[in-house]
Amino acid sequence: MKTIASTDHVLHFPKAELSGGELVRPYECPERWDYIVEALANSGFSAPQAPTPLDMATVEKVHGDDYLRFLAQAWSLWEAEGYQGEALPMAVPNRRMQQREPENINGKLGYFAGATETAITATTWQAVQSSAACAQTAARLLGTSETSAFALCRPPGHHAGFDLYGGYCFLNNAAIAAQQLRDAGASKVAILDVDFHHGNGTQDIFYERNDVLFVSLHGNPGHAFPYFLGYADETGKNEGEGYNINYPMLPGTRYSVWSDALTDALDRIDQYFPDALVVSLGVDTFERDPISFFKLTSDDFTRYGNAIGKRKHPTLFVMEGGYAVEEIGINTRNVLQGFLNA
Ligand code: SP5
Ligand code: ZN
Repeated sequence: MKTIASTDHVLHFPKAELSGGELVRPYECPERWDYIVEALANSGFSAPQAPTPLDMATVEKVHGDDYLRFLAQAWSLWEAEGYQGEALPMAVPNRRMQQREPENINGKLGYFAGATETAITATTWQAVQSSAACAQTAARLLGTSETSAFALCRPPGHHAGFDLYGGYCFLNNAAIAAQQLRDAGASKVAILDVDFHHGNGTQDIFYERNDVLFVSLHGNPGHAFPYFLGYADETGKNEGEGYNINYPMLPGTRYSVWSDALTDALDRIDQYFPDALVVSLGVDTFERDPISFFKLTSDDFTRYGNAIGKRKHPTLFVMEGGYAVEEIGINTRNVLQGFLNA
């Protein structure tokens, strides 16, 4: 299995994340990438390959023009105000407020923010584009020579909606991969999101489409970030009705329960007969993850990789979350190895 990764990921490393009322070192940090690369190398995976430059035509099919313009300009507008810190959103358009993009950069940050923990720095946009390029390049491989691939994306993408950033995400890498597969001839693509958090951005992007099935296993939004999406009664809209499936689960969920949801999710995906499967691979379901509440062990990651592999779909893994940094490499490798050994 080939890995596509970009060293540009180091360009996104804010000093601070707002967490528990404090500015802390971000959970989503560059060493995450290093641990994954190291674990794959130690297990005989081939060295990561760099992506080809991002084709924005694909990105424009899953994100809004105004939003893309904002991401490209955010830092220069922030800098022009003379601010010394990193760009964080403050005021967001709430109930009964205008949904209209303001002129001021603080207004723009809030307008496009889905969460307020995520900072933008001078070089964030370059890292974000290179991360999306990894997903797109890996999707191109899947459409041609390969039956599986791994896009080691950083920053992650599944919280990024049509015109929303947050949850450490800016461009939706999995959505870009799915769109790339569609454009290369796949008539139906399924996305399986196994990150601990609900993939609200991916759900948002494909909610009214039936050419991309979205299936997510995650912490119940009544208890877990992103809090405002991810309930089981969100099943899609218009043409997309029936093509969105959520499995919210409660604090303390172990593999015995989680794996039943996975089996059901994989059955639903099989019944859709997709031409390709994109897995939003977050390993923050791990028992010692610092910000999550599922209880999967390192061996459980091998087990579920194997379960996914047995379904024999052309499969693209796209890296999302996982914050138990020292174990992120082993857990990610276990999923991929379990998959390959199916
Ligand atoms: C891609 C991904 O996994 N994004 C997750 C974003 C979660 N952001 C909010 C996390 C809040 C963390 N605060 C928990 C403090 C625990 N001590
Ligand atoms: Zn997550």
